[in-house]
Amino acid sequence: MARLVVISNRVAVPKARGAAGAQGGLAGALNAALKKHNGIWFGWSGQECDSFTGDISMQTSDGVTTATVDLPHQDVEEYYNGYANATLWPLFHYRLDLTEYERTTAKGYERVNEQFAESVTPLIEKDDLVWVHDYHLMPLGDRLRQRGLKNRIGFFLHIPWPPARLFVSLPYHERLVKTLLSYDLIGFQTGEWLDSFLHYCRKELGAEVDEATGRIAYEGNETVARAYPIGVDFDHLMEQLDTGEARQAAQRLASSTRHRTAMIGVDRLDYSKGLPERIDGIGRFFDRNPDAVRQLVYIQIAPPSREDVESYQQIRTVLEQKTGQINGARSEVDIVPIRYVNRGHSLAELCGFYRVSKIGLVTPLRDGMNLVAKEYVAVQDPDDPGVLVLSRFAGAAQQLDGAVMVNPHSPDDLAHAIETALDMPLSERKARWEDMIGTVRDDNVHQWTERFTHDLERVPC
Ligand code: ADQ
Repeated sequence: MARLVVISNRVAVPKARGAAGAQGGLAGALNAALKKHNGIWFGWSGQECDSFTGDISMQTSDGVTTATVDLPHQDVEEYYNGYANATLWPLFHYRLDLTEYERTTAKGYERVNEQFAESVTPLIEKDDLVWVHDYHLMPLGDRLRQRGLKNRIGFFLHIPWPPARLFVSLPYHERLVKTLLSYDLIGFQTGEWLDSFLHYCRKELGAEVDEATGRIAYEGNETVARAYPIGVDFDHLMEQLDTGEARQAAQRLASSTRHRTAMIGVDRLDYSKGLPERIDGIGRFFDRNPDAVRQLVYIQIAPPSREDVESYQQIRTVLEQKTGQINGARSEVDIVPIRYVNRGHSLAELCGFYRVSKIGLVTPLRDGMNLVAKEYVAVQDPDDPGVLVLSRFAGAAQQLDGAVMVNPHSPDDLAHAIETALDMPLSERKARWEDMIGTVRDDNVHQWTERFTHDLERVPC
């Protein structure tokens, strides 16, 4: 079996999840794959240094070797906060209004990809499989090829691929896609993002594209692009659900909500997650059902993220204002309709919260997949499952047919979905949940890593 080298912006060794929980399930799965393939995980340490030295810090624990480099402050500003999170992230989530187009940050992005390639090349052996992750590192494969690497190199994009009409607003968009075509295999979360990519390649680059196989031929080079929907670590979630910590969290929430139905949202504080729009929908629900403050309580768990990027500071303020307005108008001495918790929780605690919440609200404006939707479904009580209310714009909506689908931009649609969920009879809740649980259990994150690495070992190159 070929050795596996995973390369991503950050390296995540699995541990108890706090604010950095966003990579939890993925970290676990990649670590399992790395262990099996006796592999290495390379990326940024998260630490800043004075100037880039390329010094690699190696650590081996539990069969997995991590190799990390520090980055200078300027690189973090330009590559990470700048081009990755203020240009590519908003653009790929269809937010042209938030997308910044700066030459300096674009240069920083190129520079860090170059530095990553320079640092990781000596660690890669002849027959290694190389798997690069996400929008931070799109040009990396090309930079590795420039250094003579003939290995099989795959790339997986965790976020959406935008329609060509939006993507062409990026200066040098062709250059970025051409670098992607240096990979042997490119993975997307869903067929929709895959189609957008193939459409771009055909229309803008004039590449020869075979829709049936995902094969793209361009300037004498061949690449395969396919959809690999990511899943949760189902067995790990079941273990977490069975802990004292999860039971305690469930009990704590249940006893504090008592005669009211708990409805939960768990999201990084990110504008793509549709949080202000969600609070507007909840406000509309209470406008339409003023007595429901005695029937329903909404718990929003949202730890801050990317606080160095301005649009992320704004979303926090907006959310606090909107929550405050509804609570100000609707609270009674013993009742607050929205509980807003601005911090992370362990996975075990989240499992406990999901389990006692009879409605799960997952309403991103755009999302590559969304693992919270799958986590919520995974830990429901089969005899009394809750209802998932899911945005039609999340990648997960293409798999989770049993959810109540909503348009997250419409407060009335959201309010109506909450009413539907609250009134749903047990038989329908069970039928909908049974429709989803097989996919969530079987199309899990281990199966995802297996499928990708299996295909990477076999694609023609
Ligand atoms: P994210 O945008 O981070 O991931 P998501 O898929 O929802 O979004 O994953 C979030 C993870 O973080 C979940 O496992 C969740 O449990 C955890 N999390 C969220 N809020 C938390 C909190 N308050 N405390 C602790 N943990 C919390 C990107 C893409 C997604 C894609 C994933 C994986 O944007 O579309 O599904 O990668 O590919």
